[in-house]
Amino acid sequence: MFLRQPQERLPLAYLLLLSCAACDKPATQSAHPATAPPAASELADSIRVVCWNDYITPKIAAEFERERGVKVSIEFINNNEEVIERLAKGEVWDVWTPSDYAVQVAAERGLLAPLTAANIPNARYLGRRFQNASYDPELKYAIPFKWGTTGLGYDRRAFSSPPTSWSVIFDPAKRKAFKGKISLLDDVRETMGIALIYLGLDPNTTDPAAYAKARDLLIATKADLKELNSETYYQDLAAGSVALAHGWGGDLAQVIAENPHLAFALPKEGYMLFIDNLAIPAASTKRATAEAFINYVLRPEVSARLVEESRFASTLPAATAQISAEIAASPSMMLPEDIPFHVFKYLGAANEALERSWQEVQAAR
Ligand code: SPD
Repeated sequence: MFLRQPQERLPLAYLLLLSCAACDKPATQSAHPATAPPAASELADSIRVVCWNDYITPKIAAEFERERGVKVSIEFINNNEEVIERLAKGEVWDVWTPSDYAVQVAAERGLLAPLTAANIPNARYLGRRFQNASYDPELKYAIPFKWGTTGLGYDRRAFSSPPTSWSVIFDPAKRKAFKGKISLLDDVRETMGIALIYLGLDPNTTDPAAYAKARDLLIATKADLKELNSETYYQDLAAGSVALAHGWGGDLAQVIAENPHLAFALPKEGYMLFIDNLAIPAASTKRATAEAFINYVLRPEVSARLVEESRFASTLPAATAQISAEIAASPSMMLPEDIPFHVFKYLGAANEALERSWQEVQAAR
């Protein structure tokens, strides 16, 4: 199972195994059997969902409301750590979309509710490779929902050839041409992660000396950036105020589809592959309703529509089979055969040191 490996080189065909209905049939034995979801009388009137931008659209929420009589309010927060901190302080949401490592962080802190498999029968549609992710091997707390890659969006007009290395950001001579027009994600794991990868270090290292090196590199780079931004960076790229954006494939694919002068690249040193999940915070008092909603967005036809709108890939082969050829060809759905990828892991006690180094980057001028 690829999620257990820290770093791998896999052929493009492997991506097709991740996403193709014909070659990645759901397992016949699933922890989530096909039983009836809760009856309407057992459902709450409303739920609060916190998710990554565009992961759940208002239209899908409204359709669920019409079908099950449950009002869904959605808040977009593009940061795992912010949601974890707010949950720890007592904020109550009913559904959240934590990334891979964040599932384990939140579960270790007692912030996630165990899922009732019988209420989420559509989890049986999960591709095999998403059924025993290392951060939650038994789908106890989270159901994989979307996956994608983190790379570079760029404006072709500013480049004589596509960027192939993180050096375009971290080598002062190379970034000079884009000074003031570079955006990096405002995200501790992602941005410390690319600095570590560029330095030839493991993005999942627990060594504080490695964090210090990544911090120093990012601080030295910061003066030439336009922004640390996880919210609007892809719109900034489309608008032209950014020429080079470190970002998530689906976000970038949305603007690339509308702007032929934009493109996406995965640097040769390696990139992150993420899996974002559906989970229920422990403080939710509406768990059966949250599970009914999770079950709804795991319907292959609903999941396919969400892929069409967000361009983040589905974990359900039966959904991938329904998306248009144009969307399936989005750069956000591709894993190049010759570039290594990493998946973020839980860092345990080392996470505090990583956070401290990152805060120094954020505070630097
Ligand atoms: N629009 C935001 C999409 C977020 C994609 N996943 C984030 C992964 C963080 N490691």
